[in-house]
Amino acid sequence: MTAVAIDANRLWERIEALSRITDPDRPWTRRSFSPLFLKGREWLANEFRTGGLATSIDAAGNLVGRLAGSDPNLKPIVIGSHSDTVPSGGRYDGILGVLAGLEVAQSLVERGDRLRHPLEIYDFLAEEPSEFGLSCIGSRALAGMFSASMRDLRRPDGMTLREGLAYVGGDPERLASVRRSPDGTAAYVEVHIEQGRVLEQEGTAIGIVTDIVGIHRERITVKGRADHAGATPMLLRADALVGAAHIVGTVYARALALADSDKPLVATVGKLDVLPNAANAVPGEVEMVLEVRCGDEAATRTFGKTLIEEVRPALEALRLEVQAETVSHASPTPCAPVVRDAIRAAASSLGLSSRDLPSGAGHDGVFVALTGPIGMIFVPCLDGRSHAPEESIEPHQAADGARVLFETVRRLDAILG
Ligand code: HGY
Ligand code: MN
Ligand code: MN
Repeated sequence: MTAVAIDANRLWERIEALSRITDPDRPWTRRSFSPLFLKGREWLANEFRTGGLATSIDAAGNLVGRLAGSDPNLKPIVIGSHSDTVPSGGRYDGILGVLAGLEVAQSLVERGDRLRHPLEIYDFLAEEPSEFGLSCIGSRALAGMFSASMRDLRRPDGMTLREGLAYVGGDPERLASVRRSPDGTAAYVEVHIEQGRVLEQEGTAIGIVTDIVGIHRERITVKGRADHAGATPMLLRADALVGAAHIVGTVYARALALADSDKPLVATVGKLDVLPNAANAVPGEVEMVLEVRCGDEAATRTFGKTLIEEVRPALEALRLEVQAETVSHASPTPCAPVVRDAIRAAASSLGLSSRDLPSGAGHDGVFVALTGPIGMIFVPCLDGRSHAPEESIEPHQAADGARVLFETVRRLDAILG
């Protein structure tokens, strides 16, 4: 094998350029299904083409760049991540993996180094929870886990996800065309920032992900009665936000009690919508999303149900009704030994320190794993900050991730059938 020759400057310039396609008032924001998202996609598609990739948008709204392999019988090796962001955060979360993939592909083209396997670079649609309430939309479709009824989800302005898919260039009536068989992917590799502090605190260059946490989301609705905030005596109120606050406190306390278990659970209420949301009105209704993450499948599913049972008497005493419905569920997902071993060998061949670690963040790999073996390469990020405007990495950390990706892909190309 010849030495790794990715262009670290080009990679960093691209990272800077794409990150700057942001809502100027809320850096670093590029929400899926927004005009800014399309602007980022247009830039990205152009870079894919410059890099020599055959580029298209599939029916599920994924941007895909392809390089042919030398053996037409082999399944593709897939590299991917996402170009959408959470609100006000995610400068590197997602784009690093897509642009490292592009850098690997372009470097292969420039060296005349053709893989045996086809190579596909994916910018998966809407990895982060979208305004439709659903995350990992593009990778879900790849795995056949995007159900027909999900097309009817609506975002607050009334647009349906069916319309959203068409808006980003997908075809909601042809989603089955992107579905892969359970062995349809030779291997999937994603480079991502760690979003935690382990690598930075240890001074380790590369994280080899052992498994990706399971994520369960429930929409909880508390119904009371909107009333005049001045004319309604305290004893006659049914204040939905008071009930919601009780739920949030209970979520925190229950998760805290599980913090020391061998499979720690984390639970968050990070999104609340209050109606009518006026200073002089008693809140009549609150809708919130409870998110539960754990390496244990059963624990993620049961947390919300037992929570509602626990809080119901207190809410009834407040004259409130409470309902919960599942928004999405992703199972805890192990990374495949074959990919983990290739990443470890790649890091070692480059003289980079590495260690195993689990991912507490969700990733498209959870769904891609239903189509073939997956693995993830983590690089450190400053102070572990992520999903916040402060998220930061150094150019050499991005380059380390891309170099390990390059070596990993070449190793997998050599050993996989
Ligand atoms: O929410 C997550 O864990 C990921 O960043 N999408
Ligand atoms: Mn994220
Ligand atoms: Mn991400």
